[in-house]
Amino acid sequence: MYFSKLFIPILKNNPTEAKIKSHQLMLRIGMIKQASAGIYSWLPLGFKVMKKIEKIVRDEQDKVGVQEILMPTIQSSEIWKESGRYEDYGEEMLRIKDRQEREMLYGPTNEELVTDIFRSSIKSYKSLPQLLYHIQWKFRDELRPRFGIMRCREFYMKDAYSFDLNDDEAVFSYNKFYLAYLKTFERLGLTAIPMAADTGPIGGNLSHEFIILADTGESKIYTDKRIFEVKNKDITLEKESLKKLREKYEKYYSVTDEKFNEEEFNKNVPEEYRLKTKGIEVGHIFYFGDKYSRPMNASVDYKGKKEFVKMGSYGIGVSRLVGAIIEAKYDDKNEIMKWPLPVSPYECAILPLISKNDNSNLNKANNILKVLKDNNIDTIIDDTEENFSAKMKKFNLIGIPFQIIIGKKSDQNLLEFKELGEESKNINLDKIVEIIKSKK
Ligand code: P5A
Repeated sequence: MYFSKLFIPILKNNPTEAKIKSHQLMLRIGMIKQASAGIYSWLPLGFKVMKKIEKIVRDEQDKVGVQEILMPTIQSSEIWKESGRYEDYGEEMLRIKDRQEREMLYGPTNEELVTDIFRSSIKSYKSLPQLLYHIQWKFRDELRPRFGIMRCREFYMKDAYSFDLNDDEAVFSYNKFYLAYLKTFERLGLTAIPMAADTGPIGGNLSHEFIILADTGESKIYTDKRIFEVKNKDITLEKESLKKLREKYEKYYSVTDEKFNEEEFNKNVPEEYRLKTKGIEVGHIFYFGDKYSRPMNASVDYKGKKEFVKMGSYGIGVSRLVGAIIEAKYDDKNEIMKWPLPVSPYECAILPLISKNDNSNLNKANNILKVLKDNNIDTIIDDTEENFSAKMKKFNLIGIPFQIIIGKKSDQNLLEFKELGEESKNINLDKIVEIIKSKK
């Protein structure tokens, strides 16, 4: 891919309206463009990162056996009236009337719609559990949208829903998502900690937020530092194994603001391990039993008896994650953003020195591109006639983790190769491929 042909509108300076690093960088390197307050267009660079995140999120849902569907963004108010949330949801819900004066809304979440889908087809307990997810835009008319795509009005969410016969089975489903979430965030290069949380307008009495530490985060958290050492290796999808996983985490006090109790914190956490800090909520899971199934009459037949199904819901802020990754990975000291390889807009940039009447370096770059492509390395060539320092500055700003520099003296056998933030070295192309692949 040639830089000159791409739509990457880089700004000369940091935009003054942006208060936090992720918002600044996303505007500066042309990942997003504000359309109106709290509503953004995703430009190629930003969209590419979001799609890479989405793929990992999807993959980990599929691995624990969740089935993908796609529900619409526009919903009818009828089902929300059935559940009783139409009034409760308040001003955050964007309400619309169609030409027949029917009350519609832009979905802020999908508990009602998925319950309606479930109840229309599933009648027997033998079809349980049912685990369904979709990845779809949501709209919440937030009072104070801020920090760019971190707290916006229109955002992209992965939301999943579970249906089970009883509490025990429902908690088993809950724990599957708990594991899937840990694995998802790990693959994104993040350490996200599950913290006991409040349930707000979704409801229920069991809930965890998955939080990554960041000074710019909006969630206050109170935790035991030892929780960062918990490992989730060797956990299987068996009920007992998943239960043990939660116990491993829940051994350590770890809560969000609403659940905080100073006395308990001091009693449970030795002083040297106490941590009061801020974080970004990247995921949130809920168990709410029959909160929706009872009023909406979603039940199954269990040996001649009618049982309201027990439900949970599970969200990941896919679009928020783009900003959250920047907040977590930006190196303030060296002022460098180095994208984690799995979600980097490009994995490698080839920077050939090009002059008007000499195409030889561009030809070399094309040959290298072919090899990297054959090895599935997502690569961009800077085919502009800018000088080296301008090219490097640009790709350092974008945060592409690997760069190959082709200058006057470069030959095909020994190339100048640089990992962002480190010294460059001269090595051959095979070695470069090997290094990048080993870090994937
Ligand atoms: C769980 C899935 C729910 O909506 N219903 C379906 C439940 N949970 S939640 O916590 O309200 O949202 C899930 C995740 O979505 C992200 N998020 C946002 N991202 C950007 N801007 C917003 N205004 C916003 N609101 C929520 C968060 O990552 C949250 O964890």
